[in-house]
Amino acid sequence: MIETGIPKLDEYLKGIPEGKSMLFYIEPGVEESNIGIHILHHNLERGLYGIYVSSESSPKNLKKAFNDFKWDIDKYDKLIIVDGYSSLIGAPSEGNYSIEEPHDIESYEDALLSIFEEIEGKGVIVFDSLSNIMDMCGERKALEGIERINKEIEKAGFVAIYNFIAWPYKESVMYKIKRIFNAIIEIGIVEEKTVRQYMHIKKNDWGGNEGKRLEFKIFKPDGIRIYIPKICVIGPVQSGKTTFIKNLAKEFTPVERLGTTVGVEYGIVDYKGYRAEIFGIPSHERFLPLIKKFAESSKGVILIVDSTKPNELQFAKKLLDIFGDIPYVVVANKQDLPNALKGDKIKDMMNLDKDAIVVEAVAKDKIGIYEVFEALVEKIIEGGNVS
Ligand SMILES: Nc1nc2c(ncn2[C@@H]2O[C@H](COP(=O)(O)OP(=O)(O)OP(=O)(O)O)[C@@H](O)[C@H]2O)c(=O)[nH]1
Ligand SMILES: [Mg+2]
Repeated sequence: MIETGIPKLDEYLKGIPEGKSMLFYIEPGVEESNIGIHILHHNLERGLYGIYVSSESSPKNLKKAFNDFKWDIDKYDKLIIVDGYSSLIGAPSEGNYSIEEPHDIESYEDALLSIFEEIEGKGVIVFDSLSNIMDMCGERKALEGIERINKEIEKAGFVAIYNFIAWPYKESVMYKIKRIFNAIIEIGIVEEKTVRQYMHIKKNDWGGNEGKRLEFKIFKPDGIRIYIPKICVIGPVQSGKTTFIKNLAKEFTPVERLGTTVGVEYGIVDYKGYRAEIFGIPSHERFLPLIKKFAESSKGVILIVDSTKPNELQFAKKLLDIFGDIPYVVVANKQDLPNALKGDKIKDMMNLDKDAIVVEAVAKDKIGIYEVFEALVEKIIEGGNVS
């Protein structure tokens, strides 16, 4: 099984079985969306072969892209670069293999066949730009060749990944493209204040889950992350909001005076392929207007309560209600203290929905906090997939 290395996407796809081809169908104008190189790198790291067919730009750019993510390109002896670019501009080849006739799709086939003859093992082949190959070889000829190439790749037990910029091609060309790949993932831009991209599984003939959608961002040097622009952390005074955020986040900006938070604090959480920006909002009565403002643009909310203070639960519920219908998780914090109420009890007392998630936690010891994050992210993603 080949993995994309994006955990949630792998879960949806159920991995990529050997022999399959997958197309990233990229909306024109989406920058830096060469997801192929992330898949290439992930599988090289796993000790598999990674063949990179460069036709859009010089193989030097692959090195540069690796550098951007602090990956050492010279480290992988199973990386094979097929240079379909240099001969176009009359430059000496930089790859392990070169395409002599970039205007002839058979030249690509020949190169791949000779690679398959020489190596033994499994891996992934990434084409940096199918659209470019189509422009050079002619759309019809190119696609016929790609069908043959996919068959060879299938025989060799590799997985083929194509980046494709979806320029306005003729409908018959688009039709063919939709037919000849086993899976198609559309990449586009989310039109909101926080710029990010989405991937949308349009076709998957082995694992289903068509229609699933994930929002992501590419960070340098960290890589691809399923991305959630805004999660709020609220809760009565001294319930443990700051402690929770500080212990969960990889970066944190405190705004404290004498042990209490006096402004909006901010943290970045990076966990299991997810990244979220977290905003801790002080929750005294006088901050309610501020909470209302944040509530409008939040993707999810974490409500922290001190489990030893039942008399604060009504106020906590009131805070939560400001957020309306968005995904939330309640943290029953300070479970280490005597008399801490259990999660179920808190759920009852707050009169929460049956399917509400209440996680028992000890924020100061990092107990339960990742569970809270994962549960909320899961709700946000699945919620976004219903609409
Ligand atoms: N026993 C126990 N104490 C905790 C836990 N989490 C936080 N605390 C303590 O509770 C107090 C308040 O924690 P904070 O994280 O500052 O709470 P806060 O909600 O940010 O407080 P404000 O910003 O003033 O509203 C601190 O003394 C923490 O050390 C926990 O899980 N168990
Ligand atoms: Mg605080």
